[in-house]
Amino acid sequence: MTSVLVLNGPNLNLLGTRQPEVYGNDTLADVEALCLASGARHGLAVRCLQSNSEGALIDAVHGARGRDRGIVLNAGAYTHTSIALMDAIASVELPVIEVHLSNIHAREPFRHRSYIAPVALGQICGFGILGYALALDALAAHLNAPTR
Ligand code: CA2
Repeated sequence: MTSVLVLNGPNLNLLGTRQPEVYGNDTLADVEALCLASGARHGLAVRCLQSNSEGALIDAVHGARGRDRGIVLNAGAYTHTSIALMDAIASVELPVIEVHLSNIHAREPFRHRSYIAPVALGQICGFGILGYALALDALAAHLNAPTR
């Protein structure tokens, strides 16, 4: 079965424990269950990983090469800072769909910049955990009929 990686970055392990007005009440376990179910509908085996460490996220992107056909990535705050993660994504040449629970463009100016966006197939933000399901829909569609 085709495998894809859902990769979550720093502090997303705390989802559902605070700031529900920004990030909702769902936990990371809820996100991962949604991703497994969404992937299954498309015949995709979904691997879920989360790390608070930039290096571990880079290792996970490298590890996806030759194993997964694409990545759904919420890089958390590393989105706005990590050239290293951007370089890792560019180097593996896999389709990456960037996801954010919140609408980063409607928040503080420092969240408007994404180092992931230029190397991603596309970005989905502002729809809470539904964004992960939308990203898997988009990734499945892309894998069936690549547009670029
Ligand atoms: O909206 C998103 O998904 C973000 O990637 C979340 C990051 C933030 O730094 C980005 O700008 C946008 C923060 C993740 C922290 O998540 C928590 C959620 C609830 C409780 C504690 C942390």
